[in-house]
Amino acid sequence: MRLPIILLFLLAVISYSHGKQPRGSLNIFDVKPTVGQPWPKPQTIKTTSQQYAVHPSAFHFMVNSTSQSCDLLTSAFDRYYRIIFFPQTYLNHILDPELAKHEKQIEPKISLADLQDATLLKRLNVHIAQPCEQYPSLESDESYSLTIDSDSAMLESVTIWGALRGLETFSQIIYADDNLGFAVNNTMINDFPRFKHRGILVDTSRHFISVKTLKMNLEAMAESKLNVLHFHIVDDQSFPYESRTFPEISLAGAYNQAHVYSQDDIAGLIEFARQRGIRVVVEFDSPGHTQSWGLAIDILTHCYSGGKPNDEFGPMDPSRNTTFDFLKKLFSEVASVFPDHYMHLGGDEVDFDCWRSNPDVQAFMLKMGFGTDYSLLEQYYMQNVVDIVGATGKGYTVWQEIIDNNVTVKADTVVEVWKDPYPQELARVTKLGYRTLLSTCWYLDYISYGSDWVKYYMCDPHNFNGTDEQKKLVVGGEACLWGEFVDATNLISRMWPRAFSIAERLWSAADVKDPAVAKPRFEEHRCRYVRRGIPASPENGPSYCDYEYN
Ligand code: CP6
Repeated sequence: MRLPIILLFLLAVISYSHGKQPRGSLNIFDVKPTVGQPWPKPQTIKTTSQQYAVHPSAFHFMVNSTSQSCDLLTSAFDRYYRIIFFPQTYLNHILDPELAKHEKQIEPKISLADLQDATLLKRLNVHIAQPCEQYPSLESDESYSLTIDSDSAMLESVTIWGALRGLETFSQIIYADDNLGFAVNNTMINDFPRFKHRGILVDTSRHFISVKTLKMNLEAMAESKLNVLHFHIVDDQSFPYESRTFPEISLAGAYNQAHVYSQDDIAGLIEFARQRGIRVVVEFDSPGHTQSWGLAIDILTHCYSGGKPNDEFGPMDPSRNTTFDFLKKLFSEVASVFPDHYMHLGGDEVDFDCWRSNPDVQAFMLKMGFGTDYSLLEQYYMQNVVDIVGATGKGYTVWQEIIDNNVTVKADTVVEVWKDPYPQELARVTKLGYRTLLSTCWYLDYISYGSDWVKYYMCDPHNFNGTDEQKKLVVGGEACLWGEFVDATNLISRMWPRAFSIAERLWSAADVKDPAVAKPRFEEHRCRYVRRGIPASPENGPSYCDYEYN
């Protein structure tokens, strides 16, 4: 007779310890933390209350015997084993292997012997249908399914990239449990991204960002399933790219020689990104934003006042063939250094004043029949650049100005929209048949008092009037963290957790859009980053994590 009452009591205790309330009865926290819920939210996820214990000495990743394997998969197994069982030392291990040699292994709180009565999850079998590709691409299939319903779980995907996404999800649904140590619930997930291009722009020209910080940021991207690093490597202020063909540019154009990415640094970054299924799309922005390029090589327009050169320089000089000879050599090098099919060619914010002032440019305008319409000169320049890069076999991304100024570009060009009003621009660009990316509403360098993530979360790249065909041309978007006020001291904490919003908007279903519903999961994900050694900042006011950053 008493049994049901005791059972009820037990149930209440279990469910209480599960949905742990924040300390105290004061209602100052309006978020209840969740446990084991992934970010971004999978397309479909079904769970039951059945729990499995997961223990570091009784769990293995396995490649299914009929499946393909490769170095990408086995190294991901090593990483995710650490992320799941030793999150607090994981990042050090990755970023600073020397330091990691002296690291103390944290003893699991619960020993295997304590788990005698528990149901253990003993392995995750991974089955990948296709042979591993070397590099991810815009066309990669990142879908996967994850089934946890016996002591042997199953992760299935078409490609290695889908398997990497599935491993991340698997690591997130495992949670710390007072009785079981680590636990996971019976779960069925079917998942795939809503958009194929989910990017982050990092600007390394306004401030140099160390390779270590860039790697930490790539790791943070992988943990939210973001898959493109838009590497805005050079700009007016500095040229930190060590060119094999033109080493003199970074010798003159970098802030100093410690603030340069060597060819080895770049190769290391590309490999680190590849391991995580992240593409590196490099941007060499021109004809504007190129002041630092011109310090060593005479390619910029000489500006005139009062009939003489005034020692100032403008955009690239399209009136001289030497400009394009230079670009041919530089871009053919860059095309071989960065394996991604796409290169970002910039083309934004070209100031015509210096062009207007220069007599040689004026003469060239006459010769070409451009009259006084300098946007025709801009078109001429970009057309040449696009042909030069097209000849290397690469595709290209450009800022929206190129299309606004009627430059004809290859059909597979991706146009990045960064200006308001973005719905009109998305409609315009897709009506012309171009693929497009949205970044207007995701300028993370703007900071306000309070939570910025909510407005980022509300922005949707399908928020424009257009046909289904037009909507299909939207390949994704990018969070832009321009570098004027960002260096290695604050890049990570400004990017994270604010970029979570973009990650979920671009991965999850369109109807996953209520910030109030997302908030507890957002908080859990923020604490997950902190636990894994990434200093993501507190975005939602007063709160705490079970493990704080140190
Ligand atoms: N640098 C480059 C920038 C910006 C752009 N291109 C920029 C412009 C306006 C704002 C933020 C950034 N700093 N090369 C425009 C794409 Cl608000």
